[in-house]
Amino acid sequence: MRSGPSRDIAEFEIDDRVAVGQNVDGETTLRLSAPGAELVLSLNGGHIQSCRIGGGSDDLLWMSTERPVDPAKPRRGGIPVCWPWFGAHQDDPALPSHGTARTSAFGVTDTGADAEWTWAMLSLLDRSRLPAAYAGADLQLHVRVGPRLIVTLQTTNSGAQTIPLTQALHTYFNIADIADVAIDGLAGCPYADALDGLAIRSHDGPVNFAGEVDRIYNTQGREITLCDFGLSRTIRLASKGSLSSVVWNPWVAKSERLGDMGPEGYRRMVCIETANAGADVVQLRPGQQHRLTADLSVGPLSKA
Ligand code: TA6
Repeated sequence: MRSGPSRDIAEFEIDDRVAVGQNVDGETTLRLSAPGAELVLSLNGGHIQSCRIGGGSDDLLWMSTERPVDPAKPRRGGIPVCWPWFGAHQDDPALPSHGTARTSAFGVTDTGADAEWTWAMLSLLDRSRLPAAYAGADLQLHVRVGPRLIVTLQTTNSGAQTIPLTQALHTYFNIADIADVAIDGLAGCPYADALDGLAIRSHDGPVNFAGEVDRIYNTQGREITLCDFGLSRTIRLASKGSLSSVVWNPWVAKSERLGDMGPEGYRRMVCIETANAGADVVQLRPGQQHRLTADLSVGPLSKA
């Protein structure tokens, strides 16, 4: 276990369990390894960029092969941290979409490993672009990898004003083909349709894809299952501290507008985001703490 302030990130390395490296974009990374599992995260944005669990050979996460068109955005994919607001800022559209954390420097505060798990704790270092309303907001990112992947965003309000917090772990799941997946657990759950002025709708049965989908479901902590028939696996997504889940695939036209999805990239990814988004605003009072947790596991396709 390594903890406490450290000048040199190498002090957080642990044998074959925690290693410092660099990614293709020249960012400093931490590689966490555990029996049957491995994860890579970038200190730029606390951005988890790759993860394998359950002894599987297929990455849990999709990452674009292209650099972002807008250098102010992270390379698309993995688990971007959307904080301290989700989507466009409600008062100032000039502020970065999905907040400032995903393009801000994080520092390592602790690492550790036991027989099954390896973990790292990071804190947001660069708070320079946060608007005044968020002056008291501190952010820690806890990542645990082993039999499952457990990611937690912990927000502490150390200021004197209530902070209106929306947030997401904007997870891009790696899939074989968007036309050959089903998302279970959302039947009957009301959602705001971002493609139709946030009209409130619901549906029966699983979510399948035949075009762009961009929905904020009022899930209230329901478990969600992604069935990937092409990769013959089921990904279970449990959550804590999350009132909403966002399901998104850009399909063809939006992918072309985004410009950083790579050829047919939209076919290989689907976002299921553990969030407090849309109307689900957390009013964090002075001294309060909020934790948003995504708990991911992988298994064989459940028999239909
Ligand atoms: O989470 C879905 C969403 O809000 C979509 O509307 C789309 O904008 C996506 O996030 C990606 O946003 P980004 O700013 O990363 O390009």
